[in-house]
Amino acid sequence: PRVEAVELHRLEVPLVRPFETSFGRETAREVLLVHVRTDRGDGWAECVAGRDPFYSGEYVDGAASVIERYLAPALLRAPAPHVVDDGHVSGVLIEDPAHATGIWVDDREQGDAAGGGVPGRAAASIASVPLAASVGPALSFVAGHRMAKGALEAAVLDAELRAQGRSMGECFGAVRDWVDCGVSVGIAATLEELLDEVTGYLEEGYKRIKLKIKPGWDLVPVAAVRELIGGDALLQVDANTAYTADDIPLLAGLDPFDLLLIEQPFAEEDLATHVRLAQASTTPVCLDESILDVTTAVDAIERGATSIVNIKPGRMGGFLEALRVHDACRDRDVPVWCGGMLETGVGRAANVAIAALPGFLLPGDTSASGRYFAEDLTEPFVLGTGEHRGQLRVPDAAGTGVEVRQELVHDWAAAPPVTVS
Ligand code: OSB
Ligand code: MG
Repeated sequence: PRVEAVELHRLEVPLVRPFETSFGRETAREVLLVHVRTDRGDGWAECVAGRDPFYSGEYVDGAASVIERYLAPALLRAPAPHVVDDGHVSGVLIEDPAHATGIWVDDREQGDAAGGGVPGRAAASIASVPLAASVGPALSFVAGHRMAKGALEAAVLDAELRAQGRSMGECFGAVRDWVDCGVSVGIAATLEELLDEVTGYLEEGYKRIKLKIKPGWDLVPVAAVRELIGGDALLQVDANTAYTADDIPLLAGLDPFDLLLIEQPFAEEDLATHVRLAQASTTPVCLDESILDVTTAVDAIERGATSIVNIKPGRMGGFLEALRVHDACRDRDVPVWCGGMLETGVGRAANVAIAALPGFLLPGDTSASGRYFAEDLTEPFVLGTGEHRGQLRVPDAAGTGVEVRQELVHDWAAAPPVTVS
Protein backbone atom coordinates (compact mmCIF):
# COMPACT_ATOMS: atom_id res chain seq x y z
CA PRO A 1 0.00 0.00 0.00
CA ARG A 2 1.16 3.54 -0.65
CA VAL A 3 0.16 7.19 -0.59
CA GLU A 4 -0.21 8.79 -4.02
CA ALA A 5 -1.33 12.35 -3.30
CA VAL A 6 -1.97 14.72 -0.40
CA GLU A 7 -4.51 17.53 -0.76
CA LEU A 8 -4.80 20.36 1.75
CA HIS A 9 -8.01 22.33 2.22
CA ARG A 10 -8.21 25.53 4.25
CA LEU A 11 -11.67 26.37 5.61
CA GLU A 12 -13.19 28.94 7.88
CA VAL A 13 -16.16 27.65 9.84
CA PRO A 14 -18.13 30.11 12.00
CA LEU A 15 -18.65 29.19 15.68
CA VAL A 16 -22.14 29.49 17.18
CA ARG A 17 -20.63 31.63 19.96
CA PRO A 18 -17.15 33.10 20.48
CA PHE A 19 -14.81 30.84 22.45
CA GLU A 20 -12.57 32.69 24.89
CA THR A 21 -9.68 31.14 26.80
CA SER A 22 -6.75 32.52 28.78
CA PHE A 23 -4.83 32.69 25.47
CA GLY A 24 -7.36 34.35 23.20
CA ARG A 25 -10.79 34.61 21.66
CA GLU A 26 -12.02 32.87 18.51
CA THR A 27 -15.20 33.53 16.57
CA ALA A 28 -14.54 31.01 13.79
CA ARG A 29 -12.58 27.77 13.54
CA GLU A 30 -9.86 27.90 10.92
CA VAL A 31 -9.82 24.33 9.74
CA LEU A 32 -7.05 22.52 7.89
CA LEU A 33 -8.35 19.34 6.26
CA VAL A 34 -5.97 16.73 4.92
CA HIS A 35 -7.24 14.50 2.11
CA VAL A 36 -4.97 11.62 1.08
CA ARG A 37 -5.29 9.43 -1.97
CA THR A 38 -3.80 5.97 -1.65
CA ASP A 39 -3.75 3.06 -4.07
CA ARG A 40 -6.55 1.57 -1.97
CA GLY A 41 -8.80 4.61 -1.65
CA ASP A 42 -9.11 8.01 -0.01
CA GLY A 43 -8.99 9.25 3.56
CA TRP A 44 -9.73 12.50 5.36
CA ALA A 45 -8.50 14.05 8.58
CA GLU A 46 -8.51 17.38 10.40
CA CYS A 47 -5.40 19.05 11.76
CA VAL A 48 -5.97 20.33 15.31
CA ALA A 49 -3.66 23.34 15.01
CA GLY A 50 -5.35 26.67 15.80
CA ARG A 51 -5.27 29.92 13.84
CA ASP A 52 -2.57 31.38 16.10
CA PRO A 53 0.45 29.85 17.88
CA PHE A 54 -1.05 30.57 21.33
CA TYR A 55 -2.21 27.19 22.68
CA SER A 56 0.93 25.59 21.28
CA GLY A 57 3.74 26.69 18.98
CA GLU A 58 1.95 25.03 16.10
CA TYR A 59 -0.61 26.93 14.05
CA VAL A 60 -2.54 26.39 10.85
CA ASP A 61 -0.28 28.28 8.41
CA GLY A 62 2.78 26.54 9.83
CA ALA A 63 1.15 23.11 9.70
CA ALA A 64 0.05 23.61 6.09
CA SER A 65 3.53 24.81 5.15
CA VAL A 66 5.42 21.95 6.80
CA ILE A 67 3.04 19.41 5.26
CA GLU A 68 3.41 20.92 1.80
CA ARG A 69 7.18 21.41 1.94
CA TYR A 70 8.43 18.45 3.97
CA LEU A 71 5.91 15.92 5.24
CA ALA A 72 3.77 15.18 2.20
CA PRO A 73 6.76 14.87 -0.18
CA ALA A 74 8.43 12.45 2.27
CA LEU A 75 5.28 10.39 2.58
CA LEU A 76 4.94 10.14 -1.19
CA ARG A 77 8.57 8.95 -1.46
CA ALA A 78 8.36 6.49 1.45
CA PRO A 79 8.79 2.82 0.61
CA ALA A 80 5.60 0.78 0.85
CA PRO A 81 5.48 -1.13 4.15
CA HIS A 82 4.94 -4.84 4.01
CA VAL A 83 3.46 -7.19 6.53
CA VAL A 84 5.75 -9.86 7.91
CA ASP A 85 4.52 -13.08 9.46
CA ASP A 86 7.24 -15.52 10.49
CA GLY A 87 4.78 -18.10 11.78
CA HIS A 88 5.15 -17.19 15.45
CA VAL A 89 4.40 -13.51 15.52
CA SER A 90 3.00 -11.08 13.05
CA GLY A 91 3.82 -7.45 12.75
CA VAL A 92 4.87 -4.76 10.40
CA LEU A 93 8.41 -4.27 9.21
CA ILE A 94 8.92 -0.75 8.01
CA GLU A 95 12.10 -0.64 6.04
CA ASP A 96 14.01 2.53 5.65
CA PRO A 97 16.75 1.76 3.15
CA ALA A 98 18.17 5.27 3.40
CA HIS A 99 19.15 4.65 7.00
CA ALA A 100 19.47 0.86 6.84
CA THR A 101 17.16 0.44 9.80
CA GLY A 102 13.94 -1.42 10.25
CA ILE A 103 11.21 -0.63 12.72
CA TRP A 104 9.47 -3.69 14.04
CA VAL A 105 6.02 -2.95 15.34
CA ASP A 106 5.84 -5.90 17.67
CA ASP A 107 2.65 -7.51 18.90
CA ARG A 108 4.14 -10.55 20.65
CA GLU A 109 2.85 -9.53 24.04
CA GLN A 110 -0.65 -9.47 22.69
CA GLY A 111 -0.87 -13.24 22.22
CA ASP A 112 -2.65 -14.19 19.02
CA ALA A 113 -3.05 -10.74 17.67
CA ALA A 114 -2.76 -11.58 14.00
CA GLY A 115 -6.52 -11.37 13.67
CA GLY A 116 -6.81 -7.80 14.87
CA GLY A 117 -6.96 -5.62 17.93
CA VAL A 118 -6.89 -6.77 21.52
CA PRO A 119 -9.29 -4.41 23.28
CA GLY A 120 -7.51 -1.38 24.59
CA ARG A 121 -3.97 -2.39 23.69
CA ALA A 122 -2.07 -0.32 21.18
CA ALA A 123 0.45 -2.69 19.65
CA ALA A 124 -2.02 -5.12 18.12
CA SER A 125 -4.06 -2.26 16.66
CA ILE A 126 -0.96 -0.80 15.08
CA ALA A 127 0.08 -4.08 13.46
CA SER A 128 -3.25 -4.24 11.65
CA VAL A 129 -2.73 -0.90 9.88
CA PRO A 130 0.71 -1.11 8.26
CA LEU A 131 0.32 1.96 6.07
CA ALA A 132 -0.78 4.21 8.94
CA ALA A 133 1.96 2.71 11.12
CA SER A 134 4.54 3.64 8.47
CA VAL A 135 3.62 7.35 8.58
CA GLY A 136 5.26 8.24 11.91
CA PRO A 137 8.62 6.62 11.06
CA ALA A 138 8.56 8.17 7.56
CA LEU A 139 8.09 11.67 9.05
CA SER A 140 10.34 11.42 12.10
CA PHE A 141 13.17 13.24 10.32
CA VAL A 142 11.19 16.47 10.87
CA ALA A 143 11.47 17.74 14.45
CA GLY A 144 8.22 18.59 16.24
CA HIS A 145 5.14 19.54 14.18
CA ARG A 146 3.12 16.79 15.84
CA MET A 147 -0.22 18.31 14.84
CA ALA A 148 0.77 18.32 11.17
CA LYS A 149 2.14 14.76 11.37
CA GLY A 150 -0.91 13.58 13.28
CA ALA A 151 -3.25 14.89 10.60
CA LEU A 152 -1.40 12.99 7.88
CA GLU A 153 -1.38 9.80 9.92
CA ALA A 154 -5.10 10.12 10.68
CA ALA A 155 -5.96 10.63 7.00
CA VAL A 156 -3.92 7.57 6.01
CA LEU A 157 -5.54 5.58 8.81
CA ASP A 158 -9.00 6.59 7.55
CA ALA A 159 -8.10 5.46 4.02
CA GLU A 160 -6.60 2.18 5.22
CA LEU A 161 -9.52 1.30 7.47
CA ARG A 162 -12.06 2.19 4.79
CA ALA A 163 -10.27 -0.21 2.46
CA GLN A 164 -10.40 -2.89 5.19
CA GLY A 165 -14.06 -2.15 5.95
CA ARG A 166 -13.16 -1.57 9.62
CA SER A 167 -14.11 1.32 11.88
CA MET A 168 -11.66 3.33 13.98
CA GLY A 169 -13.39 2.07 17.13
CA GLU A 170 -12.83 -1.51 16.05
CA CYS A 171 -9.19 -0.83 15.17
CA PHE A 172 -8.46 0.97 18.45
CA GLY A 173 -10.19 -1.63 20.63
CA ALA A 174 -13.33 0.29 21.65
CA VAL A 175 -15.18 -1.31 24.54
CA ARG A 176 -18.35 0.82 24.41
CA ASP A 177 -20.83 2.03 21.76
CA TRP A 178 -21.54 5.39 23.42
CA VAL A 179 -19.20 7.80 25.21
CA ASP A 180 -19.91 10.26 28.03
CA CYS A 181 -19.64 13.89 27.02
CA GLY A 182 -18.63 17.00 28.84
CA VAL A 183 -18.49 20.57 27.59
CA SER A 184 -15.76 23.19 27.74
CA VAL A 185 -17.18 26.60 28.67
CA GLY A 186 -15.22 29.68 27.61
CA ILE A 187 -14.52 32.77 29.68
CA ALA A 188 -17.72 34.85 29.67
CA ALA A 189 -18.26 38.61 29.69
CA THR A 190 -20.23 38.45 32.95
CA LEU A 191 -21.04 35.90 35.65
CA GLU A 192 -24.67 36.01 34.61
CA GLU A 193 -23.83 35.03 31.04
CA LEU A 194 -21.63 32.21 32.33
CA LEU A 195 -24.42 30.82 34.49
CA ASP A 196 -26.89 31.03 31.59
CA GLU A 197 -24.52 29.15 29.33
CA VAL A 198 -23.86 26.44 31.91
CA THR A 199 -27.60 26.08 32.59
CA GLY A 200 -28.23 25.55 28.87
CA TYR A 201 -25.57 22.84 28.62
CA LEU A 202 -26.92 20.99 31.65
CA GLU A 203 -30.39 21.07 30.11
CA GLU A 204 -28.93 19.55 26.96
CA GLY A 205 -27.58 16.67 29.05
CA TYR A 206 -23.82 17.26 29.29
CA LYS A 207 -22.38 15.13 32.07
CA ARG A 208 -19.52 17.41 33.06
CA ILE A 209 -18.75 21.12 32.94
CA LYS A 210 -15.24 22.44 32.30
CA LEU A 211 -14.66 26.12 32.99
CA LYS A 212 -11.86 28.01 31.33
CA ILE A 213 -10.08 30.07 33.97
CA LYS A 214 -7.39 32.77 34.03
CA PRO A 215 -6.07 35.16 36.68
CA GLY A 216 -9.02 37.35 37.63
CA TRP A 217 -11.55 34.75 36.40
CA ASP A 218 -11.15 31.77 38.72
CA LEU A 219 -12.43 31.50 42.31
CA VAL A 220 -15.53 33.63 41.79
CA PRO A 221 -16.89 31.91 38.65
CA VAL A 222 -15.99 28.47 40.03
CA ALA A 223 -17.85 29.22 43.28
CA ALA A 224 -20.86 30.54 41.36
CA VAL A 225 -21.05 27.55 39.04
CA ARG A 226 -20.61 25.07 41.89
CA GLU A 227 -23.45 26.80 43.71
CA LEU A 228 -25.62 26.64 40.58
CA ILE A 229 -25.03 22.99 39.68
CA GLY A 230 -24.88 21.48 43.17
CA GLY A 231 -22.24 19.46 44.96
CA ASP A 232 -22.62 16.20 43.01
CA ALA A 233 -22.28 17.56 39.46
CA LEU A 234 -18.93 17.00 37.76
CA LEU A 235 -16.91 20.20 37.45
CA GLN A 236 -13.33 20.87 36.36
CA VAL A 237 -11.24 23.84 35.24
CA ASP A 238 -8.66 24.53 32.51
CA ALA A 239 -6.13 27.37 32.79
CA ASN A 240 -4.18 26.83 29.54
CA THR A 241 -0.87 27.77 31.24
CA ALA A 242 -2.08 31.16 32.54
CA TYR A 243 -0.58 30.91 36.06
CA THR A 244 2.86 30.89 37.68
CA ALA A 245 4.35 29.34 40.82
CA ASP A 246 3.33 32.46 42.78
CA ASP A 247 -0.30 31.43 42.24
CA ILE A 248 0.00 28.06 44.02
CA PRO A 249 -1.78 29.33 47.19
CA LEU A 250 -4.55 30.90 45.08
CA LEU A 251 -5.05 27.70 43.08
CA ALA A 252 -5.09 25.59 46.26
CA GLY A 253 -8.01 27.85 47.18
CA LEU A 254 -10.06 25.90 44.60
CA ASP A 255 -9.93 22.78 46.81
CA PRO A 256 -13.24 23.43 48.63
CA PHE A 257 -15.10 23.32 45.30
CA ASP A 258 -14.41 19.61 44.88
CA LEU A 259 -13.20 19.81 41.29
CA LEU A 260 -12.51 16.66 39.25
CA LEU A 261 -9.23 18.20 38.19
CA ILE A 262 -7.33 21.36 37.31
CA GLU A 263 -5.95 21.27 33.79
CA GLN A 264 -2.56 22.74 32.83
CA PRO A 265 -2.23 25.74 35.15
CA PHE A 266 1.47 26.32 34.32
CA ALA A 267 3.74 26.45 31.28
CA GLU A 268 4.09 23.47 28.97
CA GLU A 269 7.78 22.96 29.93
CA ASP A 270 7.25 23.44 33.65
CA LEU A 271 6.58 20.03 35.20
CA ALA A 272 8.21 21.06 38.47
CA THR A 273 5.60 23.69 39.33
CA HIS A 274 2.81 21.22 38.54
CA VAL A 275 4.44 18.81 41.03
CA ARG A 276 4.46 21.57 43.66
CA LEU A 277 0.76 22.34 43.11
CA ALA A 278 -0.12 18.63 43.27
CA GLN A 279 1.59 18.51 46.67
CA ALA A 280 -0.03 21.72 47.93
CA SER A 281 -3.60 20.98 46.85
CA THR A 282 -6.18 18.18 47.00
CA THR A 283 -7.50 18.89 43.47
CA PRO A 284 -5.93 16.42 40.99
CA VAL A 285 -3.59 18.07 38.47
CA CYS A 286 -4.18 17.07 34.82
CA LEU A 287 -1.77 17.96 32.03
CA ASP A 288 -2.83 18.84 28.48
CA GLU A 289 -0.22 21.00 26.68
CA SER A 290 2.73 19.26 28.43
CA ILE A 291 1.82 15.78 27.17
CA LEU A 292 3.60 15.59 23.81
CA ASP A 293 3.89 11.81 23.50
CA VAL A 294 4.18 8.63 25.57
CA THR A 295 7.65 9.57 26.85
CA THR A 296 6.54 12.90 28.29
CA ALA A 297 3.36 11.30 29.64
CA VAL A 298 5.25 8.61 31.57
CA ASP A 299 7.79 11.16 32.80
CA ALA A 300 5.07 13.53 34.06
CA ILE A 301 3.25 10.68 35.81
CA GLU A 302 6.39 9.32 37.44
CA ARG A 303 7.41 12.76 38.69
CA GLY A 304 3.97 13.37 40.21
CA ALA A 305 3.19 16.27 37.86
CA THR A 306 -0.08 14.76 36.65
CA SER A 307 -2.50 12.16 38.04
CA ILE A 308 -4.97 12.32 35.13
CA VAL A 309 -4.08 12.79 31.45
CA ASN A 310 -5.92 14.72 28.74
CA ILE A 311 -5.42 12.76 25.52
CA LYS A 312 -5.67 14.77 22.31
CA PRO A 313 -4.47 12.49 19.53
CA GLY A 314 -3.83 15.42 17.21
CA ARG A 315 -1.45 17.04 19.70
CA MET A 316 0.55 13.81 20.19
CA GLY A 317 1.41 13.23 16.56
CA GLY A 318 -1.46 10.89 15.91
CA PHE A 319 -3.79 8.15 17.05
CA LEU A 320 -1.10 5.49 17.24
CA GLU A 321 0.91 7.55 19.74
CA ALA A 322 -2.32 8.36 21.60
CA LEU A 323 -2.95 4.61 21.93
CA ARG A 324 0.51 4.22 23.45
CA VAL A 325 -0.26 7.01 25.93
CA HIS A 326 -3.57 5.33 26.77
CA ASP A 327 -1.85 1.99 27.40
CA ALA A 328 0.92 3.55 29.52
CA CYS A 329 -1.65 5.39 31.65
CA ARG A 330 -3.72 2.25 32.06
CA ASP A 331 -0.64 0.30 33.19
CA ARG A 332 -0.14 2.96 35.87
CA ASP A 333 -3.81 3.31 36.89
CA VAL A 334 -3.91 6.88 35.61
CA PRO A 335 -7.36 7.80 34.23
CA VAL A 336 -7.47 9.53 30.86
CA TRP A 337 -10.12 11.54 29.02
CA CYS A 338 -10.42 12.81 25.48
CA GLY A 339 -9.73 16.50 24.96
CA GLY A 340 -10.93 18.53 22.02
CA MET A 341 -9.76 21.37 19.80
CA LEU A 342 -13.09 22.65 18.47
CA GLU A 343 -12.98 19.97 15.77
CA THR A 344 -15.56 19.63 13.02
CA GLY A 345 -17.21 16.24 12.55
CA VAL A 346 -14.10 14.99 10.73
CA GLY A 347 -11.85 15.24 13.78
CA ARG A 348 -14.66 14.60 16.26
CA ALA A 349 -15.50 11.19 14.76
CA ALA A 350 -12.00 9.88 15.43
CA ASN A 351 -11.90 11.42 18.93
CA VAL A 352 -15.18 9.76 19.85
CA ALA A 353 -13.78 6.42 18.66
CA ILE A 354 -10.68 6.62 20.85
CA ALA A 355 -12.81 7.84 23.80
CA ALA A 356 -14.49 4.41 23.71
CA LEU A 357 -11.29 2.72 24.97
CA PRO A 358 -11.29 1.27 28.50
CA GLY A 359 -8.88 3.80 30.06
CA PHE A 360 -11.12 6.78 29.17
CA LEU A 361 -12.77 6.96 32.57
CA LEU A 362 -13.89 10.60 32.60
CA PRO A 363 -16.27 12.43 30.21
CA GLY A 364 -14.42 14.04 27.30
CA ASP A 365 -14.53 17.46 25.65
CA THR A 366 -16.30 15.54 22.90
CA SER A 367 -19.37 17.76 22.67
CA ALA A 368 -22.13 17.62 20.07
CA SER A 369 -21.68 19.45 16.74
CA GLY A 370 -24.28 22.03 17.81
CA ARG A 371 -22.08 23.23 20.68
CA TYR A 372 -19.67 24.60 18.07
CA PHE A 373 -21.31 24.97 14.66
CA ALA A 374 -24.72 25.71 13.18
CA GLU A 375 -23.82 23.30 10.42
CA ASP A 376 -21.08 20.64 10.57
CA LEU A 377 -18.79 19.41 7.81
CA THR A 378 -20.16 15.89 8.26
CA GLU A 379 -23.45 14.50 9.44
CA PRO A 380 -23.88 16.18 12.83
CA PHE A 381 -22.99 14.55 16.14
CA VAL A 382 -26.07 14.81 18.35
CA LEU A 383 -26.34 13.90 22.05
CA GLY A 384 -28.41 10.80 22.76
CA THR A 385 -31.62 10.69 24.75
CA GLY A 386 -33.02 8.40 27.45
CA GLU A 387 -30.30 6.06 28.68
CA HIS A 388 -27.89 7.79 26.28
CA ARG A 389 -28.53 11.31 27.54
CA GLY A 390 -25.23 13.22 27.57
CA GLN A 391 -23.54 10.67 25.31
CA LEU A 392 -22.41 10.48 21.69
CA ARG A 393 -22.60 7.29 19.69
CA VAL A 394 -19.30 5.86 18.49
CA PRO A 395 -19.40 5.72 14.67
CA ASP A 396 -19.30 2.13 13.43
CA ALA A 397 -18.97 2.56 9.66
CA ALA A 398 -15.56 2.07 8.02
CA GLY A 399 -12.75 4.53 8.78
CA THR A 400 -13.93 7.61 10.68
CA GLY A 401 -17.46 6.46 9.89
CA VAL A 402 -18.51 9.92 8.68
CA GLU A 403 -18.63 11.49 5.22
CA VAL A 404 -17.14 14.88 4.38
CA ARG A 405 -19.74 17.16 2.75
CA GLN A 406 -17.85 18.22 -0.35
CA GLU A 407 -20.13 21.16 -1.08
CA LEU A 408 -19.23 22.67 2.30
CA VAL A 409 -15.51 22.12 1.75
CA HIS A 410 -16.03 24.24 -1.35
CA ASP A 411 -18.39 26.83 0.18
CA TRP A 412 -16.28 27.42 3.29
CA ALA A 413 -12.90 27.45 1.53
CA ALA A 414 -10.65 30.24 2.81
CA ALA A 415 -7.94 29.54 0.18
CA PRO A 416 -7.59 27.41 -2.94
CA PRO A 417 -6.69 23.77 -2.16
CA VAL A 418 -3.07 22.66 -2.50
CA THR A 419 -2.14 19.27 -3.94
CA VAL A 420 1.19 17.50 -3.40
CA SER A 421 1.69 14.46 -5.63
O1 OSB B 1 -7.14 23.42 26.25
O2 OSB B 1 -8.60 21.93 26.00
C1 OSB B 1 -8.07 22.97 25.61
C2 OSB B 1 -10.04 24.35 22.62
C3 OSB B 1 -9.00 24.78 21.82
C4 OSB B 1 -7.71 24.68 22.28
C5 OSB B 1 -7.44 24.12 23.52
C6 OSB B 1 -8.47 23.64 24.32
C7 OSB B 1 -9.79 23.80 23.87
C8 OSB B 1 -10.95 23.42 24.66
C9 OSB B 1 -12.22 23.11 23.91
O3 OSB B 1 -10.98 23.39 25.86
C10 OSB B 1 -12.43 21.65 23.78
C11 OSB B 1 -13.52 21.35 22.77
O4 OSB B 1 -14.68 21.46 23.12
O5 OSB B 1 -13.18 20.98 21.63
MG1 MG C 1 -6.78 22.10 27.88
